[in-house]
Amino acid sequence: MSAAGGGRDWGSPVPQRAPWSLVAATAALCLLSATSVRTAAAAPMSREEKQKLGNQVLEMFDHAYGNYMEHAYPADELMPLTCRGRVRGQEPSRGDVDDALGKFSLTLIDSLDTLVVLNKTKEFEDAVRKVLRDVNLDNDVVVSVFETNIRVLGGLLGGHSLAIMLKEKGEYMQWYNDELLQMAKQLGYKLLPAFNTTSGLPYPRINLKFGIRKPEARTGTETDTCTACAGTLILEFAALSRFTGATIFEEYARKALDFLWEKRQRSSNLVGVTINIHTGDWVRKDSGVGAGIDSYYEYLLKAYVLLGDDSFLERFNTHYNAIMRYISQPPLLLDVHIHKPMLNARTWMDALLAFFPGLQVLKGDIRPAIETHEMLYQVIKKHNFLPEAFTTDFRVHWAQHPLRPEFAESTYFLYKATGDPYYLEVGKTLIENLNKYARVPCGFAAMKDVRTGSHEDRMDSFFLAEMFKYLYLLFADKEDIIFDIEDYIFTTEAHLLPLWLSTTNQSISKKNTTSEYTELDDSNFDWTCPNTQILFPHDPLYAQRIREPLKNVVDKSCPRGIIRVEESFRSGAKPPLRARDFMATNPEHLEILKKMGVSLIHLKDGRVQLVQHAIQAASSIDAEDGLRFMQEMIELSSQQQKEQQLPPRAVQIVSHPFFGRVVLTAGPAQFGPDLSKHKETRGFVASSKPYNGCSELTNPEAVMGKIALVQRGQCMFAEKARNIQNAGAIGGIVIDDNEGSSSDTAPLFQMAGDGKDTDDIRIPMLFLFSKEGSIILDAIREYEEVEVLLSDKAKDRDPEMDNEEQPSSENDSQNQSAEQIISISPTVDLVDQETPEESSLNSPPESLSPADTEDAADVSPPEQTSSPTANHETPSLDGECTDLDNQLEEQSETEENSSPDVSWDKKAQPIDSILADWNEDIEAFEMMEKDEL
Ligand code: DMJ
Repeated sequence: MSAAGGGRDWGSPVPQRAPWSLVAATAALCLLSATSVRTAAAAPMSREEKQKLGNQVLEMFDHAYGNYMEHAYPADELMPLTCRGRVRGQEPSRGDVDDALGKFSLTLIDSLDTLVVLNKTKEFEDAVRKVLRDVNLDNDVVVSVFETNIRVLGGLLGGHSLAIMLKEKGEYMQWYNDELLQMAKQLGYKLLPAFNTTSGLPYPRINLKFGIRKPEARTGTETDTCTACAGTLILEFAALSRFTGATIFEEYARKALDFLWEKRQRSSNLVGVTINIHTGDWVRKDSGVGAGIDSYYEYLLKAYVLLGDDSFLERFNTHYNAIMRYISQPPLLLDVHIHKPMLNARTWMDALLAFFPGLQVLKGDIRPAIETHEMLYQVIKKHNFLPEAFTTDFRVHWAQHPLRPEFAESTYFLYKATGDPYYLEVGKTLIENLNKYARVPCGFAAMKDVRTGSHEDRMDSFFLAEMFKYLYLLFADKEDIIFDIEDYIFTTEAHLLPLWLSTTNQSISKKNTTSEYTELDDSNFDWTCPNTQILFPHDPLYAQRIREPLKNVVDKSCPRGIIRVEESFRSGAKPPLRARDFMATNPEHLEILKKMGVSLIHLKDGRVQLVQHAIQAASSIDAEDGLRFMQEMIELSSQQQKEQQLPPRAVQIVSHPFFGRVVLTAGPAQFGPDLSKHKETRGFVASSKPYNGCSELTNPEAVMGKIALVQRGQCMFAEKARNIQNAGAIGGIVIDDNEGSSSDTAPLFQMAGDGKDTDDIRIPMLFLFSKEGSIILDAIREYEEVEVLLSDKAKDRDPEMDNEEQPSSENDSQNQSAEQIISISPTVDLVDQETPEESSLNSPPESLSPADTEDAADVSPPEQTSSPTANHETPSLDGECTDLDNQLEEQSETEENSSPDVSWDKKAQPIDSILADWNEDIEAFEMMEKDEL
C-alpha cells in the first residue's frame, strides 16, 4: 500500500481500476522509440555514495535543528544571521508572512515527523515532551488559518501518526497516550469559527484566543481568501475527524471544497487565485498551478488517495484536463485567465509551482512531469536556487528564495517513479548548493537575491518539515527508514498521515455533504494506478529521452520549437504561436502572423516592426490570437528591458570573521570595468578624505591600493571615481547619504556617468544603500582591516577559512563567528518582506529626488523611441538561437499606451467586443503585476 512513495500500488482503500495512465505512458514510449533519440543513461549511484549523501542530509538537519533548538526555541523560527529566535511583535513586521507565527514553537512542531523519518527517534521523543510541556495554543495572536492548518495541525497529526506507530513497535514512546492528538483537536476547534461564513469558505485569519469578529479578535473583516487557503484543509481535518471520531472537521473541510468546485469557471473548468468568501465571486481571475492555488489541486488528488472518495478524483481529473489544456505549455506552466484560458495572464512563473511535477507523478502523468522538472532544474543550475519568480525566458523576475522544498519534493517523486539515477545527481546538486550558498554558522539562511548570493535573516519552518525529509528519502533505501513510508501520504507540508485512516470512522464523512456524485460513471474517470515497478525498469532511458530535447532550454530556447512540434503532432491541433517562440526567420511563423493580421515591416535601420490590423486577420479567432500575441510581445519586451537595465552586484566581506558570509546587494555603475566579465576586485577598504570624494583626496596614502569608500552626494558619481582613482584606489564603494535607506525597501539603480566620455575610469565602482554601507563602516570600526570582494555574484567562502569552519554541530568557532557578526550590525534590518517589485530589481528605476539630482541621471528610464500610431514593435529575441539581427532592440511604446492602440476597424461588432474584453484584460494585467505572490 502506498502513496507517499510516488504512486506504487495504492492498495485496498483505493478502488483498483484499469491502469489507463500505464497505457498512455506506454504509447508515448513507443512513439519516442520511433524517433530514435540517441541518448545515454545516467550512471548508477553506488550504495556507498547514496549513504554518504544521506549522512550529509542528516548532518545538515542537525545543523538547522540544533541551532533552532539552541538559539531560538521556544520561538517560532530561527533567525540564522543574527542567531536568535523570531518572536512575533518583537521584530519589524514582515506583513502576511508573519501570519504563520502564532507563538506556538512552530519550527519544533513542524519538525516532529521529520525526526522520525531521519531515524532520530530519541530526539523525537524529547521533542514531543517539549511540545506537550511548552506549547500554548491559546495565544492572543492573529494567525493564518491555512498556515496553522498545514504546519501546526499537520505537524501535530504527523507527530501523532508516528508516535502511535513507534509505540506499537514497542521500543519508544511507550508512555504516549494520544496527547498530541488532544492538542490537535484543541487546535481544530480553535480554527472552526473561521468557517462561519455563508459560503463555508474559511476566513483567512483567526485569533487563536478570541476567534473571529469580536473586537478583541482583530480579524473577521476580510472578504477574500486564496483558493489554496480555502481548499487545503481536507487532509488534516479529515484525519482529525477520523482519528478522534469528531465528524465536524471533515464536514467543514468538505463543505469548503464543495463550494470551490461549484464556483469553478464552467467553460474552462479552472479556478481563480482569490475568491470572495461571502459572495463566492472570483476576485482574481487568473489561474495557474503555483501561488494561491497549488495545494487545492494537490488536496483533491490526495483526498482521493487518503479517503477513497471518488468525487475528489473526478474533480481532480476535470481540473487536471483543464490545466493540461491551457496552463501546461511544456515545459512551462503559465497562468491564464479563467474566462479566456487561451490568454496568458503572465509572462513569468513562480517557484511554488515546482511541486507540480511531483503531483503529476502521483497522477501517473510522468512525461510532462519530467519536462517541467528538467526546465526547473536548468533554472536552478543557472541561479543555484529557484528564484521566487522567473520569466518565460528563464530570467529572474523576483530574486528571493526562502529555501523552498517544492523542487526537492518533485525530484524525490520522479526518482521513485523512474528509478533514474539522474534524479539522485539532481539531489546531490541541491545539497551542494544549500551548503555552499545558504549555510551560515547558525543554520541555513534564505537567499535574499539568488543573483548576488545575499542572505535574509530567516529560516522558515517548512525547510525542516519538508526539505530534509525529501532529500533524506531520496537517498534512503527501504532499510534506512524505521517504518514503511509507503503506508503514509504526504500532506502539502510533508507531514505523514497513515493510509489506514481511509477505513476508519469512514461512515461519518459522507453525511451532510453536498457532493453531487453519488452514482459514478467510470468512463469519465482517468483511473490512475501507476505501477512504477512494471513501467520503467523496462526502459531505463525513458526519462532521459524526454529530457534530452530540453537539455538547453534555459540557455538557448531553441529546442522548445521541437517540443511544440511534437506536442501538436500528438494532439493533432496546432497550438497558437506564442511570442516567446516567435522567430522572424521561420516561414511557418510568418504565415501564422499573416493569418493573425500581423504584418512584419523591415525598417531601414535593420530593425523589424510588427503591426496588427485585426480586420486583416483570417477570422475573429485569429484576430484574438493576434491580440494576445502582440500583448505577449509587449510584455516580453518590457520585461527584457527592465531586467537588462539593472543587474545587481555584490559586495562580499571576505576578511575575518566574515569569511565571505556577509554579502551586500549593490548597484552597478555605467562606467568602469564590467564586474560580470570576471573582473572582480578584491581589496581592503579605506574611507576617503573628504568623505564625499568630490575633490582631490587629502589621504592618498590611506586609499592607495585599496577600495575607497565615498559618500553619495555633492558631485557626480564619475567625479568621485576619478578622484579616488587618481589617489591610487583600485575600486570604490559609494555609500548612500540618506540615512536608513536599504535595498530591502528601495529599488537599486545604476550610477550613470557624467554625460562625457568615461573611458578614463578604469576602477570598478559599486553603490550601497545606507544600511548596507553601515555594515562595512561598523566592520571597520570593529576590526580595522576589512577586506571586500566587488563582483557580480557572491563567490565561495575563502577556502583557507573553510578548513576552520567545516560544518560540525559541535564546532564552537562557528557560533563565535556568528556572534561577532551580530555585534557589528545590531541595527541592520534583514527581515523585511519584499514585494516583487522591490526585490526583483526589474522595475523601472525611480527618479531621483530633487536633492539628489546633482548625482546625475543615474536612474533615467531607457530611451523609448516614439512610434507611428497603431504599431507595436517587437523586442529583440534570443539572437543566439534565432539569428534575429534584424529584430528590434527596443519597444516603441510605454506599457500604458501600448495596449489596445492597434489599427482596429472599430465599427465591426465582433472586434468591438474583443476590444472591450481586451481593456478588461489590461486592467487585470495591471492588477496582477501589483499583487504579491
Ligand atoms: C509550504 O509551507 C507548503 O508546501 C505549502 O503548501 C506551500 N509552500 C510552502 C513551502 O514553500
